Amino acid sequence: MGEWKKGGCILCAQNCGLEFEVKDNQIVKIRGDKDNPRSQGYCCQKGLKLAHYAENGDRLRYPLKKVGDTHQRISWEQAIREIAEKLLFIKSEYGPKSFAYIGGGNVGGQLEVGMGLRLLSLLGSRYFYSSLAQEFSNVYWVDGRVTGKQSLITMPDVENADTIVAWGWNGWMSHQEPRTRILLKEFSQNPQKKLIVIDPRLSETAEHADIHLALRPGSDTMLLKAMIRIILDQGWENREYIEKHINGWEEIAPYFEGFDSKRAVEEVCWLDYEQVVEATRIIAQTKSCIHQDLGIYMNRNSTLNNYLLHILRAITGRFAVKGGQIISAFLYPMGSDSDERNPKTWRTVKHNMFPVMGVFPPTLLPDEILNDHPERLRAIIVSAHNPLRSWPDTKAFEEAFKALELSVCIDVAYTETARLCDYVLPCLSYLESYDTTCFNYSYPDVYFQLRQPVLRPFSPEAKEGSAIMLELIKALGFLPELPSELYETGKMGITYYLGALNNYINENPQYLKLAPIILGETLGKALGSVNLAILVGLLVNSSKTFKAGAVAMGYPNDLTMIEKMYMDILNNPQGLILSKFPEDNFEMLRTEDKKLALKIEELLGPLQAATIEKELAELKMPEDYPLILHSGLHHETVANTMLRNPQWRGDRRWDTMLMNETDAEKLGIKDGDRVRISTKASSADIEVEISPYTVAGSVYIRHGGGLVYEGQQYGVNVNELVHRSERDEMGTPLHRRIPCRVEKLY
Ligand SMILES: Nc1nc2c(c(=O)[nH]1)N[C@H]1C(S)=C(S)[C@@H](COP(=O)(O)OP(=O)(O)OC[C@H]3O[C@@H](n4cnc5c(=O)[nH]c(N)nc54)[C@H](O)[C@@H]3O)O[C@H]1N2
Ligand SMILES: Nc1nc2c(c(=O)[nH]1)N[C@H]1C(S)=C(S)[C@@H](COP(=O)(O)OP(=O)(O)OC[C@H]3O[C@@H](n4cnc5c(=O)[nH]c(N)nc54)[C@H](O)[C@@H]3O)O[C@H]1N2
Ligand code: SF4
Ligand SMILES: [Mo]
Repeated sequence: MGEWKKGGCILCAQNCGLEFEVKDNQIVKIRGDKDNPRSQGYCCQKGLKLAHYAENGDRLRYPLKKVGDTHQRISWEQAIREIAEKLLFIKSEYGPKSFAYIGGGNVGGQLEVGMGLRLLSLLGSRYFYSSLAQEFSNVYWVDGRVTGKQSLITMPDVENADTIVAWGWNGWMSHQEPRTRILLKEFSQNPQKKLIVIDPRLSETAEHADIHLALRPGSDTMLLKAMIRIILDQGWENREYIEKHINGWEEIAPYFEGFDSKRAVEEVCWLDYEQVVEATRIIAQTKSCIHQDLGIYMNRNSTLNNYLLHILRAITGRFAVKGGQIISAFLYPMGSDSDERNPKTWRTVKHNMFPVMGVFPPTLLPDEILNDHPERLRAIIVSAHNPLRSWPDTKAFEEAFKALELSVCIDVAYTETARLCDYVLPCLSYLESYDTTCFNYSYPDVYFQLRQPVLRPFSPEAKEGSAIMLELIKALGFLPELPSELYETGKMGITYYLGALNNYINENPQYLKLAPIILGETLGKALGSVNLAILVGLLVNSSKTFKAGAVAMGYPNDLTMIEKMYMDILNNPQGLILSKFPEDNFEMLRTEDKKLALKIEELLGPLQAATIEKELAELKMPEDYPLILHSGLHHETVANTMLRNPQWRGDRRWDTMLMNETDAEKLGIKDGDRVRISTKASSADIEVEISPYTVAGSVYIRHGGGLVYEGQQYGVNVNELVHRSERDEMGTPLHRRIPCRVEKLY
């Protein structure tokens, strides 16, 4: 028998609480943790496979440096010194715009980002890239306009809803809500509750639906406009709510005048009008919430569709109310508000692109490196990301990484990205370190789990990602010599330490900006973890609302609150509630009058232009690429690129392309045949799986394939098939609509 330890899953943003049985520093068993207040014992089969993450043939053991075509082992001292020297050289030769930091995309842990962003800003750069900006930019941008701040995350309150609309979301496979399968089953079985699925194909979620609107792929704008028109025609809008909580509706309403909802539904969306009216009625007249996901985010018209979704919610009174779309409470915001209307907001050198939530879009990165502008990107530190498999246009990324003057990869594994980098630095895995994520959205309670190490380090040389960043900051000479008192007081307790840090900053106000780094260095040493020191920093910097809620829950209303909360966090490894935000969710709004700002000037043009004629023309597929490639199903045999050993999937089929029987028949293809799929970017040979979970006209390749494990590639890397130009105005890749052609191989 081993020892049972509490921790959590790091394979999707649900971060379910898990218990690990550990023997001789190896995971022998995993089960859902019933004590976790959020997941309550729930976990899926992926979480049970985490031993493959902890230990596998690709784990990194020590720092590596590229010499010629191979990587050679070097010491930490050499790695940090050489990287720092190169960074300083590049900065002096080409200026701060040469640097980018890629971090914080992985759904396992984010404490490192605190230090990564400091390093970037000390170098003088703001070029922060992350996977966040290849799925959420459109929605965060719209959220920012409607709520007054991009960093206010809005999300469906499924727990308190009577109707869930799964719009381009396949929760049965991807989760994305706490205890998703239990939730979906309950909605499909309880006659008082309704599950409406809006998805072109029969998804595994649609199998449980009360109503499945299998719309024509990409026709969501027309369906949304039609639903809003139907609501207005039927008088189903919530006038009292509109009057009280919305600004700008009178100016938007005319944009829906005269819209032929019946024609749009039938001719464009290929749906039954009566069924759409019934679904619309349920959305308008029950406690409904809408969970939209990648089917909307990574698809055409994403910004406009996210806007229309908010209009739909707002006029039916389902925004900022229980069981509707709510603005999440938080200990720390997920990102910074980056309003591109402010001329000080940085843009990229080549594409003149702005960030959303402080993050620049990955699709542009190759072009921002491969150009001859004197201030082009020349040095990149990438952590907790695998752009060579996760981001579109692998060939362009290969070329771009090779063109860099300095590339550093911080990872637990020898990934496809690591293979290309000048330096590869091994970090502790999320099962060997303290970490947390900011995805556990809730309201009004602030739920929080600090995952504690359940395993000893795989390699004695591995370090926390944040500690590596700190080493670099020190080697670059950004940290002054610090008094021994700051190192000593940390050992005497957090309150004592914070007093000493306060005194030090008061006496040396020039170092105020360095406070988080000083904290990481000195308290980090005392606590034996930079991540723990960053957590203390987050508690200190939490908002007034957060602190007031904590006081209402019984925490002391002074500096000792931090130590008390910190100890509670450590003593509750299963997760806990830290604070309670005000019941009234409208209080979260950052618009001046605390109303929803529904009129988005920049989107009025696109809203007007989205006509039936225009959509009919644009939805036609080109003759040379008549099919739609859904590049990247988040299927149960995928865990982004986190599980590298292909054995984790057992004998399930995963490396196939799903195809509809009708298309297969037309092309003379049988299940198991090999085909060539070609796109604008490239072509690949793959085995066909005829599947009921498809719609004619679309083919589907799972996300996360093509990993090179122990030197051998397994499966097709779908990102080779996506050209970086297949993106929208926010730089979001159109992974749900890549034009393609399929030919049988003989
Ligand atoms: N098992 C597993 N779960 C995961 C992950 C994983 O790798 N594996 N990754 C996690 C991550 S990072 C994310 S972001 C989530 C993603 O979670 P999801 O967004 O649920 O994942 P997808 O598989 O992209 O599902 C999108 C759905 O949109 C539908 N769709 C396609 N085109 C259209 C369209 O034109 N209109 C509409 N309305 N729908 C359309 C598709 O048919 C599909 O069912 O999954 C998370 N969970
Ligand atoms: N074509 C296509 N591409 C897609 C998608 C799609 O649908 N279609 N989905 C996209 C989506 S939604 C997402 S979110 C991205 C996800 O893609 P990424 O952002 O790349 O994230 P992951 O694949 O989860 O993990 C990235 C890296 O983190 C490393 N890692 C694991 N543990 C640690 C750790 O403790 N510290 C550090 N520093 N690194 C660690 C892993 O080894 C891995 O190399 O993929 C995207 N890519
Ligand atoms: S993969 Fe997601 S749903 Fe499954 S156990 Fe992990 S966190 Fe939970
Ligand atoms: Mo994602």
